[in-house]
Amino acid sequence: MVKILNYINGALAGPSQGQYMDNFNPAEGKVYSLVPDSGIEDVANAVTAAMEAFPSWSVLPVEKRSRMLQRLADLVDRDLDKLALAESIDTGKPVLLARRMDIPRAAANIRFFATAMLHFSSEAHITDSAAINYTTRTPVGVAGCISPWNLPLYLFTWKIAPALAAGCTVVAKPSELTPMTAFLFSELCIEAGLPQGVLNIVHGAGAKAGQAIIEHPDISAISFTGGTATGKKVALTAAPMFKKLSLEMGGKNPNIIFADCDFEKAMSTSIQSSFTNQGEICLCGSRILVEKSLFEPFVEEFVKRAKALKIGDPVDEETALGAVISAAHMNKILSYIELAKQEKGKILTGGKRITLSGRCKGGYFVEPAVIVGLDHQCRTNQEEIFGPVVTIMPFETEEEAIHLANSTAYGLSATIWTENLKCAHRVASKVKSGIVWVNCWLFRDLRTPFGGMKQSGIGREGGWEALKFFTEAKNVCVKL
Ligand code: TXE
Repeated sequence: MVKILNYINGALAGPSQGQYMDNFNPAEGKVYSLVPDSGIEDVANAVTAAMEAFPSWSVLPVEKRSRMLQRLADLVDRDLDKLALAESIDTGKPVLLARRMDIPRAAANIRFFATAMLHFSSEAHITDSAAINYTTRTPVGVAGCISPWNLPLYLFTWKIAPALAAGCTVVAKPSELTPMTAFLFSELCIEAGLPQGVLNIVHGAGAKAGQAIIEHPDISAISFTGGTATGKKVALTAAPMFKKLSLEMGGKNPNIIFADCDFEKAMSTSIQSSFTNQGEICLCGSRILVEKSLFEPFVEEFVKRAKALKIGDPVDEETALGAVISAAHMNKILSYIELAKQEKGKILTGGKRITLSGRCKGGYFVEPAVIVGLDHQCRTNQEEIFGPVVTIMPFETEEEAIHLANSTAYGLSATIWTENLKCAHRVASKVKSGIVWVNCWLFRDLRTPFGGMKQSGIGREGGWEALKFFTEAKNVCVKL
């Protein structure tokens, strides 16, 4: 039984109280490793290490920080297969998905910010002939980075890379449900020769180790990704302490399909945006809005393709859907299927737990579900399910599509399918989402601002946004 260790001050160590939690393999429904149940003392040790490392790391020439991060990215590339398999075992996702998306993107995150930092400039303002103003952007200090279970190494590196590139030192906590790849990453940090204390990884429960990170007075900035409910708790602790705060939270994203769309592209991509990663991506289009004249043929073809998706052993390269993250999350998803029935929805396919044979017979597998006939204001259409479940609703006019799209408390992403680009630009300007894709989904340029509005988040990640978040701006005005 692998015992995962914390990475504090450049060394791997068990939790100070010696307590561990079970870590499950969702495809088998069995405990396969142990994760530290770290507490305040472990977090305090990590913050002390980060504080001690900050003076030298923050003044290290950017070129040297960049080279260190690029060495880490190269090691992630080198261990692609090992990390992808570990990610698949830890999350239940198909290994092919981890190999094609999660791990390559983790390396890309690190490489992107390692190079972006070389070009991160600030500005100067000349005030007539009276004064020159120059702005400095210096690293905030020790940053707290808290990441979720759905894209573990992908979202972990999406936070720590800009923080480290900007010259911050970091205390990071991955989700206790998916600690493995962060643990393997800490071994790569040791191999790469990352100076001790620059990055510290404390494993543990959100309400214990996570809360200890949020409330530690020497952590100046918090970057969080996870559920909206948890984001509220994080903000309640961090805001009164005047910490910089970045919250990436839930979504209930509209996927708007006009009758003049490229049907095959819209159809094939909508299957992806509905069920990739078992629907456990905050950017999934879980509410599909289809123009009335296209509704019947779309639903018929979509159901056919959803049924054809192979649900199976995540290590099988034919598998399209693996296991969802936990028994609790599986039961949450199944409870929403029951709710949809109570709300007069019609389940056209899926929505049941399926029991596979062989090693996966105890795994947490849910058939992709397609639901029609629901009102847009019902709970099934308002609350984030975060599983392989979509609802499909018709609309008659562009205005109605926009109204339906904006009818939830969330505002993370939206997708629009139309060949009429005037319509696309009009609708894009009116949907209340931080991210809008037109005739594509999850097409990512890491320079773009990433994040949501309303209850989907505060702040933006990506590009200069991330580097500005992890730095403090100061304006110096010199009288001429
Ligand atoms: O998130 P949690 P989980 C959403 C989605 C999903 C929900 C739950 O709605 O259903 O989050 O996923 C730590 N103080 N998204 O369980 O519980 C926790 O240990 C400090 C959307 O991953 O919010 C974990 O490391 N930290 C999201 C992290 O917060 C705390 C992607 C997230 O945990 C804490 C994933 C506390 N009090 C899930 N409580 C997106 N927008 O990408 C928990 N944590």
